[in-house]
Amino acid sequence: MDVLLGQLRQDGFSRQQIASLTTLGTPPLYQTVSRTLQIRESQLNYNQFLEPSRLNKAEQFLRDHEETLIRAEKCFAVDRTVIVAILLVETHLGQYTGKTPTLAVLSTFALMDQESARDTVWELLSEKDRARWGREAFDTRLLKRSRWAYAELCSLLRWSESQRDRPEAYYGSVMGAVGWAQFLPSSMIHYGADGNGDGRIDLFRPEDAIFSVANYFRGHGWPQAADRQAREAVVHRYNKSEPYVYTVLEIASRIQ
Ligand SMILES: [Ca+2]
Repeated sequence: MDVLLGQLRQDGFSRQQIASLTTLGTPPLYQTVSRTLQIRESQLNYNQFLEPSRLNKAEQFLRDHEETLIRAEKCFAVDRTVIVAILLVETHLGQYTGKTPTLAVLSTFALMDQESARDTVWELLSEKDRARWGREAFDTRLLKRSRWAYAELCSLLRWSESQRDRPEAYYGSVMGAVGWAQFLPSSMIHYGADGNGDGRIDLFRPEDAIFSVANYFRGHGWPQAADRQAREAVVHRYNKSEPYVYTVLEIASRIQ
């Protein structure tokens, strides 16, 4: 952890800004990191989102938040149905936003540039997973994740300061995604938007999540996306998974 703190100091963060990391209180989340490298027995079942009960909930949400969604459509030129589809698939409309401490998990991923930290995670993997990965590919993946996580960690520290929040107050997915729309800290900085006009951006508020998704989609070219292929490309930026893209656009076309 000392190496990481030194790097942050070198990159211009003050002692005060990184104090939250020195007093984190949780040991590095090696188990969590190792779980993200396990062989998945089954893929996420996207079909569940097309069941009538889910689509009914999405339609109820459209009605409940009609005023905010209309404003988002006007401000960002992004269809309300696609915004709701994203929130449905990401977190079941805010029901499951994740319980992993974001600061702790991003700093643990950032530590993976150190061989001793990778050794620890390697030992936590099952024999089967170790055989599947091979040490070299495992190291390559974690070194890449470390660079990615360090940048996201910096974004989280900057973001929480801008919002006058404590960085350790954020909880979300095992990959550091937060709130109804599962935004990474870098996306919060670039696309976070205030939908309820209270001067803060809270990704756990539906209004702010709606505006932030709309802002993200505008930023990635949704208003100019004229055909199916172009729209698919925008959704793909949100999550690089073909079933995900198909499901989001399918939900959007079925709800009204
Ligand atoms: Ca707000």
